[in-house]
This record gives sequence, structure tokens and C-alpha cells, in this order.
Amino acid sequence: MIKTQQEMLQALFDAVVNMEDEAIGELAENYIKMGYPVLEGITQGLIPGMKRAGDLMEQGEYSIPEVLICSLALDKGLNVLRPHLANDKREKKAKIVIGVVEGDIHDIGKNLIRIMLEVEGYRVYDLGKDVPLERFVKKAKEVQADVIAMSSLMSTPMLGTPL
Ligand code: B12
Repeated sequence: MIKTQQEMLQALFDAVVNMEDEAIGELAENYIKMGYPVLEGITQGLIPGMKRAGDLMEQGEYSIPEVLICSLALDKGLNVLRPHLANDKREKKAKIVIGVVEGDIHDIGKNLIRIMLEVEGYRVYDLGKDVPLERFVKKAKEVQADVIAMSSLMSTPMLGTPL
């Protein structure tokens, strides 16, 4: 039975929330095969699912291991959808060095922002997570970056912020 885009977005959302890290790859492939807009699969299916998982953790319904499995499901879905995003804009815009600051391993939001920036034609250098300040500076000098984009969800790494 053919599913509407809305049903498929709901299925992607549910797969993240329900920790279906095995099934989500096939679901994402079906979404592509049906020809639905890829970016919407990410922004209206997968990401809201992760946000919901975060809310469930804050409400005490999910614990950290469960949220971690949700983030694995999100990653698997992203890995399928991402190569299908049109990112061949010829004129490259600014160079951006991006990473999660030292002491913080929350990289889901940073990964999403990187994808959005790449889709928009920016040249992005991703340093990953738990990145010391010096590495941001070194890389920015090396590639002559226009922007350094730093991500953190934790309050503790603030102590490492330069004065
Ligand atoms: C998922 C999650 C995890 C996962 C992370 C998996 C991963 N690979 O990232 C796991 C389970 C591993 C985890 C671990 C921990 N977590 Co946690 N985690 C979360 C949770 C539930 C959701 C975060 C998330 O991914 N949201 C979904 C994404 C899409 O949203 P986002 O990150 O906000 O990103 C958006 C924007 O912020 C923005 N953005 C993000 N980065 C950037 C960068 C740029 C340049 C721009 C422009 C925009 C931008 O755009 C994104 C898209 O909209 C939050 C609670 C919450 N509701 O936020 C807690 C939370 C962040 N975690 C918290 C804590 C305490 C921890 C642990 C210390 C727990 C522990 N006791 O071990 C460890 C951290 C260890 C460490 N050193 O980092 C706290 C932080 C509290 C604080 N003030 O410091 C939170 C707030 C939960 C809480 N209320 O206590 N966590």
C-alpha cells in the first residue's frame, strides 16, 4: 500500500522515538524511493523525533541509554537520506570550521547544522566532538575560515571559554 508523505514522516518520527535503529534504514530508503523531498524527511521526520526523545528524557520516561539508542536510529536514518540531498551548488560560499567544544559529546545538533550548511553550499570543515579550543583556531588558520561555529549543550565547558 502506498503511503502518503505525511504517513512516511510520521513513520520516521516514530522510528526515532521508538528506538528502531534496525528498521529505520529500510524506512528511510522507502521514503527516498517514493520520491518525497529529502530535506523534509530530515527536518520534519527525524529531527522532531529526536526532540521528542529529548522531551521524554526530561519527563523521566526515557533514561540515557534509551536516548542514546534514539540517537543511533537518527544517525542511521540520516546516513541513508543525506547522500540524496542536492548539494552541488557550484559557487561555494564561506568556509566554516565547526565542532563541539571540549568536554561535550552532544553532536546531533552540530551534525544537523553541518548538513544544512553543506546543502546551502558552504564549505564545512567538521572537527567532530570534544574539540579543544586550540584545534578550532589551528584549523581556522589552516583553511582561512570565515566562520568558526562552536556547539555545546552543556554548561560545564563554559569554564573553558576564553576571556
Ligand atoms: C541526546 C542527549 C544525549 C545523548 C547524546 C548523543 C549524541 N551523539 O549527541 C547521550 C545519551 C550520549 C547524552 C549524554 C550526556 N548528557 Co545529554 N542530552 C541529550 C538530550 C536528551 C537531547 C540533545 C539533542 O540531541 N537534541 C536534538 C538536537 C537536534 O537538538 P540540539 O542539540 O539542541 O541542536 C539544535 C540547536 O541547539 C542548534 N544547534 C546545535 N548546535 C549548533 C551549532 C551551530 C553552529 C548552530 C548555528 C546551531 C546549533 O541547531 C540544532 C538543530 O535545531 C538533551 C536534553 C535536551 N532536551 O536538549 C540532554 C542534555 C544536553 N544532556 C545532559 C547531560 C547532563 C548529559 C550527560 C552529562 C549525562 C551523564 N550524566 O552522563 C552526558 C554528557 C557527557 C558529555 N561529556 O558530553 C544535560 C546538560 C545539562 C547542562 N546544563 O549541562 C541535558 C540538557 C539534559 C538535562 N536536562 O539534564 N545526552
